[in-house]
Amino acid sequence: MRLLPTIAGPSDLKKLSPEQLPELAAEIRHAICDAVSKTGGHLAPNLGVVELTIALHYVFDFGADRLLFDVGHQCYPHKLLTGRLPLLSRLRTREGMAGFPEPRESPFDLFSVGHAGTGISTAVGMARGDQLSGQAFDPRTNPSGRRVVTLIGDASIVNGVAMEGLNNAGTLKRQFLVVLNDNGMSIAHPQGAIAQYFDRVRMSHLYADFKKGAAEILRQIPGGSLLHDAYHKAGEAAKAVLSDNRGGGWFEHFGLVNVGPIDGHDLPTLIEFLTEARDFERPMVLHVKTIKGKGVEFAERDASRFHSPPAFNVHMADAAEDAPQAAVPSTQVSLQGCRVELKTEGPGLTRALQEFPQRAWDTGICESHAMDMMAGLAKTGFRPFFAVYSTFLQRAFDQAFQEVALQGLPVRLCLDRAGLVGGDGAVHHGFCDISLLRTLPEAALLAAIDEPSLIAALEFMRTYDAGLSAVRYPRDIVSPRLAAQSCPPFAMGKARCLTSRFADGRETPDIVILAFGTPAITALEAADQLSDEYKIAVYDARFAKPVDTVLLRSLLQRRIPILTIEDHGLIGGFGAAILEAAQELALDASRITRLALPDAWIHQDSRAKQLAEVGLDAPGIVRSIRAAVTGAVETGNAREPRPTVPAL
Ligand SMILES: Cc1ncc(C[n+]2csc(CCOP(=O)(O)OP(=O)(O)O)c2C)c(N)n1
Repeated sequence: MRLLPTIAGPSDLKKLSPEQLPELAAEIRHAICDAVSKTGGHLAPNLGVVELTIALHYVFDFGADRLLFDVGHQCYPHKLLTGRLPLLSRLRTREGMAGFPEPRESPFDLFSVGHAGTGISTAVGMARGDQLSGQAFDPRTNPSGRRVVTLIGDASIVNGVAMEGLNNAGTLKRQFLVVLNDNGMSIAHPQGAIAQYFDRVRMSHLYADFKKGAAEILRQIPGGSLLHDAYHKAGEAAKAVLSDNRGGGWFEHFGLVNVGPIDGHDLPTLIEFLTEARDFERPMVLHVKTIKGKGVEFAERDASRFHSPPAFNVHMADAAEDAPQAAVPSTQVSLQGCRVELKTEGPGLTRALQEFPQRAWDTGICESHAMDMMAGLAKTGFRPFFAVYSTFLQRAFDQAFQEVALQGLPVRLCLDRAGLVGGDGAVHHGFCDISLLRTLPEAALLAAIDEPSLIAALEFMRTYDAGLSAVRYPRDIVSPRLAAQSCPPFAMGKARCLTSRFADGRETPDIVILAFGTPAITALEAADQLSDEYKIAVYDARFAKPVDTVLLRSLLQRRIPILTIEDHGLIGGFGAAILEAAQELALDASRITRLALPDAWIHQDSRAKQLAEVGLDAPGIVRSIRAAVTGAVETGNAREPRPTVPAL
């Protein structure tokens, strides 16, 4: 590597000649591929925007100009061009580079983001704010003012929030650039009519035609600035060349000038067009066509698999294939993998879509729509299951409330990646699904702890017709710990005792652990470690709504200390439900201790480290058990709120 280590910031990039940029692009690709192969992370999305990001930083000055990422999973080249190469080797760890834009890391990152669809709206807000404060770029009155750019993918722009943003962006009376990174891909193939529209634009209006037409216009306007003069002087014919109206002029209807598509790997063209767009005083969409995974053969060939792979080995292929190959190691069975067997696979829907093409749908990045579609299906008498990451359920809460719960419709939610998610960090934790859904009357809220319990939970939900139901499970491997035990069916609001000697209630334990979800298995490990000191009963609580009030009453009446444990926020979670139930039963809740995610943001790291940080690993649970038995106040106890992540 020759050039990349010399780039401490965009000003160093600007010192390079245009001829040096392809070499820099190659070095960036190499660095990203090398790092992701060791740590896991978003590979193909970043490889696809290397030239585009170089060109953006080459043309704009994002020390003053605003650059807003949509999703933000494609920010690695941007981070490398803004002085963060030293953090790359520890990608997605606390001391290394976050996998998403992170203002704590650099002033070049404006928002911590990870959810799709937000870039255009936040950019509109900043564009308006800069206008109000007199800092906005204006070609006549403030030519050195701040420009605004947002980068969004072709699958994310379909999102309802992005549409709302576009609708409003068209009313701006100033420079505002939406760069559409069109690679024809979401994680898999994108869904819906707009995806088909982009396909048509790509096919019908290739870059070569576009450039020829644009050059023709330039020739007609001596000394002209391509975009500006074409738009203002050359009339409708020129506009038609610059903005593809053959596919329907989609963005034009929102009031944005539409330019492209241009080749997103051709640096001179990118620089040429971005330079023009930089000083264009109206909202514009620059449609840039890129190849997801560009430059790394295996990532290009299988961009879906290499969208966000775990660590993988790169080795030279045999001579026949003559290209580097990558193997993603097969790991242990995950809770996500179980769903494949259950035919209810969620965000990784491929197999369900193949096996049940008539009754499985991938709606794209449209959680609100998907929830309402489920409501409609339920209204026609079907029993829909909606698989969604816990963090993205948040987008559909209003629909869960009104169109599902209020109607008493039995929509079943499979909440994947519930709890701490590891390397994706704070933007993706499923920390509040129970807090949100617990507010909905008739909701039945379940958690699975292993594969048999997930199957049993789904079976319960299949027959639960009174309203919304949900099962949550983390991004984790399946514990074999209870494989030898039979898993009883779920019964409404009934916990399952995992420590058989206490199951009949005749022996009185020193403490009872009520664990919601997979922490129940960790609690068993902790109980093993303390078996010489305390008699510990461990329950898989199974339900956060309704909670097992029969069990709770019996424990509190016998004055047995209770420790609630959950991989979910302390506020409004399972432990909160237990406290509220105790109060409603008019029983003394002072012996209840809660261990949950603290009221603080947990940043990127391995899930194991995050669990240890909040005391949800076995040593942490051991400490909480000791504290709860002896009456000391411990982690996450609401009566002693802790402002930061506890140092246990
Ligand atoms: C609200 C929301 N739902 C789902 C996701 C999961 N997700 C992350 S990236 C991605 C695909 C984005 O596709 P696109 O915007 O076209 O970018 P590309 O990866 O193709 O560069 C999805 C679905 C998300 N980040 N946010």
